[in-house]
Amino acid sequence: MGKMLASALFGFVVIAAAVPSFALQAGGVEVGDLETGSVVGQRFTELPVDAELYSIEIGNMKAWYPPVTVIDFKARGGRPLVLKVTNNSSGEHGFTLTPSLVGQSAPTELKAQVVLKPGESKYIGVPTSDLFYATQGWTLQYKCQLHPAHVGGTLLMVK
Ligand SMILES: [Cu+2]
Repeated sequence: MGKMLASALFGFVVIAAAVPSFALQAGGVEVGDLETGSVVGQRFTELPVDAELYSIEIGNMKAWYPPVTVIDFKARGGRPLVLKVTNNSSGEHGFTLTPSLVGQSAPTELKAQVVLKPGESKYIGVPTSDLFYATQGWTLQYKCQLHPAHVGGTLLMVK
């Protein structure tokens, strides 16, 4: 795989923890840490973060904040999309990013999923080719896969 080769060339190792969930993700989608993670051969440390999302608790309500995230592709060019997701609450929470049109046939299934401990941050890298190929519309949704009542949000791509 070109991605593995690129990783070897840059002299770092894909973390073992990412391997079990790899089959659930589209080819180029990566979840990792800032220091060690990469997407299509580009280290997270060398890429701007497009959006930061936080899992918060207000009283009994759990939510991913902000509820709407807008990414303007006219302004950002073709570099991979990078999201930073942080759990700012006291319990464990999940983050799942998928196209909004679930169930419609697409060439690839774009999916990124991670579980965050309290206070933990992870970086999610999505090649723009995956975004444009796997999403028929221009929205993706993010939610917590651990708690059905945990309010999610929408990522809107402006082209
Ligand atoms: Cu949750």
